[in-house]
Amino acid sequence: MSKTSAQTQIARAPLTRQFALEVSAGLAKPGQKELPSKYLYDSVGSALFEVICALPEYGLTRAEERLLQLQAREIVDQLPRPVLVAELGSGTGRKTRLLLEALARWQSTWYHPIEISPSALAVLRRELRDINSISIVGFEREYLDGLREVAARRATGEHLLVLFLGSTIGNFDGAAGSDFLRDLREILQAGDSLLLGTDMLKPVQTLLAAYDDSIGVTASFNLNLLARINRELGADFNLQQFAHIAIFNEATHSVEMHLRSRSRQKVVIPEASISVQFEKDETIWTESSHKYSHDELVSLAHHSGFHRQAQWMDQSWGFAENLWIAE
Ligand code: AVJ
Repeated sequence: MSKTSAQTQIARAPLTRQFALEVSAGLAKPGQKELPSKYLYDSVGSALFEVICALPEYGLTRAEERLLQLQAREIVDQLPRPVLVAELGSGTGRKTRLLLEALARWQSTWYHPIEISPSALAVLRRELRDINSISIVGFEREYLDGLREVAARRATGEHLLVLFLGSTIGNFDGAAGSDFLRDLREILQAGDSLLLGTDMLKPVQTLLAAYDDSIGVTASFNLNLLARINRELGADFNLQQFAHIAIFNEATHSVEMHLRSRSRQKVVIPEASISVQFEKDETIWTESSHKYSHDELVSLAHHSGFHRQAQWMDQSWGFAENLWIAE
């Protein structure tokens, strides 16, 4: 099979209906209202996240890029090969490029980004199209659904490498992160590998600055979620009446983003068939970003059925790239 040209193909699914269902479920919750953080990344949100990555306060992405710049070859050399690559949440491809180029020295490779944002997939395909001997087939799917499809494509003797970079795992709150890794492991075979990026615990003031930057890009990123609900579900959120806040939850070791209602108000969301009452100062919880300790990573790997093969650490920010092998 020729793998010289970058092939692309998108499997589409009806996602707006799903969006409406999840929005209404989250906002109808008694107690803390919430919205799923995955919906922050429409084309506007993805572009704003790119800007966040360039902010002096937000060192996470630069730390991971530095790590991969220094270590991509060593990481690839430790992989069981031949290997088929799946990536959960594709980002812009800058980090992925470093790994795929290192891999291309050894073999021609199928690369399968799995991503619910069609605009992010399009950017990625454009970005990586020029790498020799890499063939791209993207899946517009939820992570595990997409991964099952990729796993079904593997040839006998081929190992799967799953990339889960950028500490996106930290967006699963509480037990959901370890449940997710266990479900992911179930799709893999023994000997398959997971490259997991994790942002490490660091001083609270560093963390809060990273999620509440001085020029308000993160605030716009967060508020865009309401703007998106206005655009796609016909809602009437008045963005002036909500404020971005970031807090560090000491109990869960997570930075939380919320949107705080500046007044008592009612919002109508026609496409989700609901109207929502907000009290003054009531918040919508929009994202958790968990920060890891070394011990926690050890037990997380163990409990989800992986062996910790290697770890590369960026000390200046506090970010780890973890290579785990399925047991
Ligand atoms: C893309 C999930 C890694 O949690 O740090 C950045 C998203 N949110 N600023 C993170 C984000 C606010 C980011 N991840």
